[in-house]
Amino acid sequence: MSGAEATAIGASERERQRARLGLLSDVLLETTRFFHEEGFTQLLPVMLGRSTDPLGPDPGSSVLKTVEVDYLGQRFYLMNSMILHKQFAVRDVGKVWILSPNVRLESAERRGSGKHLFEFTQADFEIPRARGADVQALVERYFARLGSVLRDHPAFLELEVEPPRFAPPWRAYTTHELEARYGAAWEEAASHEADQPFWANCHRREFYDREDPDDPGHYLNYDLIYPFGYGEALSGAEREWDLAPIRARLARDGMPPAAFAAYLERATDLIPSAGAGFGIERLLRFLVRASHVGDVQLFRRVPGEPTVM
Ligand code: ASN
Repeated sequence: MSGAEATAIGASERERQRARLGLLSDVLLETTRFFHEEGFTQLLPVMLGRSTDPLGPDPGSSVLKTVEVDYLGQRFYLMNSMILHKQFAVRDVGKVWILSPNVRLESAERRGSGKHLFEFTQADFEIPRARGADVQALVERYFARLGSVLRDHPAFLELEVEPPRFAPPWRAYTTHELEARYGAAWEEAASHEADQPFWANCHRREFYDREDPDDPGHYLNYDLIYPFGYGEALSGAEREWDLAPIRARLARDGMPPAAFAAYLERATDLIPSAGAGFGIERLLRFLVRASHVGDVQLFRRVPGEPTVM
């Protein structure tokens, strides 16, 4: 390839990146408008917490470690997610949302998954005294509106992709149904077959997702899965707010008590709530049909891939 050809390819890729980032900017604006109009208070993110999301137990997780920072005699963790902080925020403030930067040190095997980053941003929200159905309805309103607002965005023309056609309400399955039909790797298989997002409910995972009191062993949580093979979009749950089951679940999961001491000390008067979080980069990847979520980042953070800046 001649130098001139390489430059031409470089220039057009730069234009495509500008188009993606122009779309991102409008997605952020619409997301902010949506939460504002729905009565949420936007909070600024916390990046170092005395406790953070354990991201497990999850047999599928490949996070190598949570980053610890010792500072002036206190131990902090870089945020895996703001879920634990959200529980206090929803108690004190009401409906809250945050554009929250998360660091998750995924193993190098995740490089080719197309959807993993070691640093990303999620739109994370929580609603006092809500049920899962309220959250799912809100999320469907959000996507329907985003789809209609962005329909004529020039980025789609420039990138030569069809604008999304979100047509909720979406189908809901339990993970048990999905596993029976597609096996353990149901997410990818079911996502490939779908042409609309769908809900996958009931996952056995972190202690803060509420176990169904009427059906022990079942969980009041949900993921939204994008169609066409793009996989997980969002995860959320009704929350465990009672300290006794929280303690029991932490012990059952073998979580180190010291890492949750700050949380447990203050978790004595949590309130029922439900919420969710969706990755902004994954949303953008889906909208522009990028093959890798790193393609929508100006500064790529792909596990196992050399990082330039
Ligand atoms: N944001 C998610 C939630 O609200 C938690 C996570 O990112 N792990 O449940």
